[in-house]
Amino acid sequence: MSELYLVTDADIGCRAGHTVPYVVEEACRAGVRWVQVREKTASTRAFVELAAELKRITQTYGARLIINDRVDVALAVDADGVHVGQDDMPHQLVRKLIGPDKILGLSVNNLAELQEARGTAVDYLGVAAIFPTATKQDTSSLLGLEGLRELCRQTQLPTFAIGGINTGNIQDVIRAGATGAAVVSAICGHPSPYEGTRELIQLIQ
Ligand code: TZP
Ligand code: MG
Repeated sequence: MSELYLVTDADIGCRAGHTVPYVVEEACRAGVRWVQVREKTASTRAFVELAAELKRITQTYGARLIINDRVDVALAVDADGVHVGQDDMPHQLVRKLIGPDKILGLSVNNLAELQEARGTAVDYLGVAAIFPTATKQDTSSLLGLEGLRELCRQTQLPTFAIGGINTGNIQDVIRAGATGAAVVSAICGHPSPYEGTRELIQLIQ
């Protein structure tokens, strides 16, 4: 069964009049079991407080809580893992800091970055960006379904496709070989995060 992965964005949630904890709880209630908290503008204090609150929520539903970029925040709240990109702390150092038992996710944007991740202690790959998205400004060239298919063919690691995924294309990314799909706006920007999540899960079950 394919998996749905929620990545949070406070701005998009706020646009829909929702807080991040509300969106996360609704998505968990609807069946999401992967939640990544991604805070680009919050103070460290606010990030830790939010992460602690999300830890309580995700634990209640048996979902994993992954922290974007910040190893210190992940350790402080005993999150399930950390997700880093190519410009963040090198994943080998992240593994050293978080120990062998936490989950480590790495974003890859092309085959060269995939090669570099081979034989390392990364647990899953975020594969980005598949389609155009307004959520992240600095996405490098788009992979499209063909690029995603090629990348998935060349790795044994679980792959979560991200970037512009919605109800109209989520089945295509699974058919292209991704283990799961990660979304921001399809859930955070949905008038009902619960309904938005249900629709996406039903499409990939
Ligand atoms: N990384 C690559 S694309 C992206 C991230 C965090 C944003 C995806 O957002 P959306 O709204 O699901 O297109
Ligand atoms: Mg990052």
